[in-house]
Amino acid sequence: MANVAIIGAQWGDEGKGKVVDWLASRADVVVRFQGGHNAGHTLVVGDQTYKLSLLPSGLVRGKLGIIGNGVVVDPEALLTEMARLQAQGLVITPETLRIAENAPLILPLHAALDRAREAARGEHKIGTTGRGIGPAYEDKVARRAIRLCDLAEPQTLSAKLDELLLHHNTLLVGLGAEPFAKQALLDRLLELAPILLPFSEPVWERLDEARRAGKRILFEGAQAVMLDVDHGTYPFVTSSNTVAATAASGSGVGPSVVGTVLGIAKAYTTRVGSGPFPTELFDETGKLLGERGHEFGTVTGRPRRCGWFDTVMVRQAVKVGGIQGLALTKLDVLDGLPELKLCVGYEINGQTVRHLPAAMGAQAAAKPIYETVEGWLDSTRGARSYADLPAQAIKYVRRIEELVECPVTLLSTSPERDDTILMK
Ligand code: 2SA
Ligand code: MG
Repeated sequence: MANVAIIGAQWGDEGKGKVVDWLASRADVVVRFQGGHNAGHTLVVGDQTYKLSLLPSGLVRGKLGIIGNGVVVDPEALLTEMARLQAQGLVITPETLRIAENAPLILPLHAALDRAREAARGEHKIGTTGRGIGPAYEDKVARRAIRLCDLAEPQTLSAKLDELLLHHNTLLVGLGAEPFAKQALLDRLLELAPILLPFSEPVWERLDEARRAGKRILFEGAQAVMLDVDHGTYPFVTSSNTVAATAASGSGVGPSVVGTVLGIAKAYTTRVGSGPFPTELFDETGKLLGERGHEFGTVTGRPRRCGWFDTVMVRQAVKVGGIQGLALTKLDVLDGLPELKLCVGYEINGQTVRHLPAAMGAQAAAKPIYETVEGWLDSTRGARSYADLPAQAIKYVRRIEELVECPVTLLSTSPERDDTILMK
């Protein structure tokens, strides 16, 4: 296997954790390159379920895990997650986990601002995870972020905190929230410094070494293309670029190192948070998909909105995300439905379009145009070969391939790693 990047092709929660885990067994290094602890990747290994938010999934398989510079790192969340996974028996040390020295940090003031803003937006809220992701990325782009490496320089840290607090306390107070005191933040960061700095390094050097040594690198994306800050359903998006191109800039390698790009898509669609969702179902079928698919957010526990597979959206995700092969997950959730629908276009203000336009009003007005496909009554759950699939299930997958203009290379038929069918 050459290097592989894995990204979500819908609005997240496509089952990336399982596919990353499946591929991690064939990789040497697993790298997170964007997002933060807003991600929620669930891995089922035997009778153990691991829930990862910030840590690269490869750690579960004993691979070297790298958190790249494109990730926003909440030190408290990191330590809590490490402790939780260590209690489950994983070994996480500076030998198994490396964090980019130039990764920006998420501080408590970021989460406070995230939540205060969402509260102020009221019914127009984005539906963020409330983890401070957006405000942390804003600070990075505004050149005032505290980065991991700053913990080694108390003077720099102190001066940067002054600048940060000047900005944030003004905003927080304006929104009716409590301002933060500098000393407590500084003390805590200096306390965390000796714990975190042993993990810190220029990870680009290590990735370059790995590349030259012929090691296989797996780039683990979080969220999904339709949540990309440029290409997604803006402003109902996350604050990072989630496309495969970010695997390079978010970890410090060139684009050619990224390798093959695999997109993950659910056999239907889900979304958490607000924003347009043309194929959303409000009926019994929507409810059924949610119940059967256990559609609740890993991080926040929020119920996910459910709907039919949208080939227009996934085709767009394939193109802008750079996806060369798709892994289709949770096919078994559709078992027993007599008829399935695939969205093949939108009707927007009387016009038929075959892409999701960028404007908010047009996105909200998009009505799905469906093609009806025959369902299957047999179970596909746990199928491990193509021959185990009902003919209608194969037809459904083939039709998706045609419409999204991308081959389906993997099919996942249960959360178990081995319940995976390699299609090509
Ligand atoms: P944020 O917190 O600023 O990134 O939120 C902005 C939007 O991005 C969405 N978002 C997600 N959508 C699906 N899954 C995500 N991760 C968790 C998971 C979600 C959870 O994998 O289960 O547990 O609720 C994720 N992270 C961000 C978010 O819903 C907003 O629409
Ligand atoms: Mg998730």
